[in-house]
Amino acid sequence: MSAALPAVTVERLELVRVSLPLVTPFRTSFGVQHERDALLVHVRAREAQGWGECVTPAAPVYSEEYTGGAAHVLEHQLVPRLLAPGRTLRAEDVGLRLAGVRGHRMARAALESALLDAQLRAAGRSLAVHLGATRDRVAAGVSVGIPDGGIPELLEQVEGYLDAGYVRVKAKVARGSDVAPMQALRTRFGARLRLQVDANAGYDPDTPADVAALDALDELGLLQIEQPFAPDRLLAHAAHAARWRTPVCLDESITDAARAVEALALRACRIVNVKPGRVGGPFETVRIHDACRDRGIPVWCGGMLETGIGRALNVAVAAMPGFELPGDTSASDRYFREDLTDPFVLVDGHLAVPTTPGIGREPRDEVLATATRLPLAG
Ligand code: SMG
Ligand code: MG
Repeated sequence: MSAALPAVTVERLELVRVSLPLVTPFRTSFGVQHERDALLVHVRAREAQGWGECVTPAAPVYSEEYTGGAAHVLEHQLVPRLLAPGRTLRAEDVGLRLAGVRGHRMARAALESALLDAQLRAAGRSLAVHLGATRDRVAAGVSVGIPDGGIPELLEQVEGYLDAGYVRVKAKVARGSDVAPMQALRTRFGARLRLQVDANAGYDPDTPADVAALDALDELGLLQIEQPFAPDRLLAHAAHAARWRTPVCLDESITDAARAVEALALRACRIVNVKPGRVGGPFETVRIHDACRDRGIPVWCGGMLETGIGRALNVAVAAMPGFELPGDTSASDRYFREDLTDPFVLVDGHLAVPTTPGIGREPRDEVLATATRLPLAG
C-alpha cells in the first residue's frame, strides 16, 4: 500500500439504503435471496465525498451480521465513537477508534471504505494504485446458486455464463443438492470446465452421510471445495483437507489476518477467499493478502452480491498481485438489470479495474432517488 493519505474533515455522514431486485434468485445452503437490500455509508467531507457498502445480507445466515443489525450498530455504536474525538479523519482511524468494539466487521468495513474513498478522491489517486495493484483487468468467475428448476436449469445457467465468457464457475452445494448436479455438469461440459463448489458451512464433519457426499465431490476434479463446515471448525477442515485431493478454500472462517495465519498453520485450507467486506475493510484485506503471499498461498476475491460500490472495492483488491485465482467478481448484469453505479462489464472474461480517483464509482442519481437516508452526523 502506498504512502499515507491526508485526513479529511467529515461534514456529513449518512446511511443510505436501496433495494435492487436480482435478475435470478440466489439460493445457497442457508437460504434464498431475491433482492439486494444494500446499506451504504456516504461520507461528505470538506475535501471530497466517499462511498462504502456494507455487505451484510438481510438475515444473520451467512455470519452473525445482518443489515438491520449493521444499521443499528453503525448508528448507535460505531459512528458516535468514530466521530467523538473529532471529525478530521483517516480511514485508519476506524480501526484505531473502534478497537474496543468486538465484531461487526461488515459494518466497520463500510465506514473504512467510505473514508478511504473520500481521502483518495481528495488526493486524486485511484484505489487500485493505492493498493499496489499490478493488473488493469481482473479475471471474472461466476457463483451460481442452486436453481429451483434443478439440474436442467443449472446446466442452462452454466451454459449461459460460459457463453458470456466467465473463466470459471463456482456452484453452490447443499445437502441433497451436491454430487448429482456436479456430476451432471461434468457430463455436460467435460473435464475442461473450471469448476469449484461452495457449501457455505452446510455440512457436518461428524455426520457420515455428509462426509460421504464431500468425499464423492472430491472425485470430480474440482478446483476447490469452499467452506464445507462451520466457520469455527478449523480442525475438522484440517482433518479432511489432509485426505482430499481437492484443495479446501476457507471463506466464512477467515475473519481477519490472524485467523488466516492460524488456519494455514493448521493446514485447514490451501486457498483463501478474501472479501474486504467480511474482514473489516481494505486494510485487513491487505494484511491477509500479505500474510498469504508470504506463505505462498493463493487468494481470490469473493463477493456478497455487491452493488457497483462494493464491487469497485473488490475489483481493485482483486488486481493486487497475490489475487492469483479468478474471483466471484462478476459483471453487474449477472446480478442486476440496472446497477446502482455505472456497470461493470465483462470483456473477454475480465472486468476493467477503475482508474479514476477513489473507488472509481458512485451511485447514479436515478437509483439514489429511490433510497432511504438516515443522517447520522451533519
Ligand atoms: O457476489 O457473486 C457474488 C456472490 C458470491 O457466492 C458468493 N457469495 O459464500 O461466497 C459465498 C457467497 C455468499 C453470498 S451471501 C449473500
Ligand atoms: Mg463462500
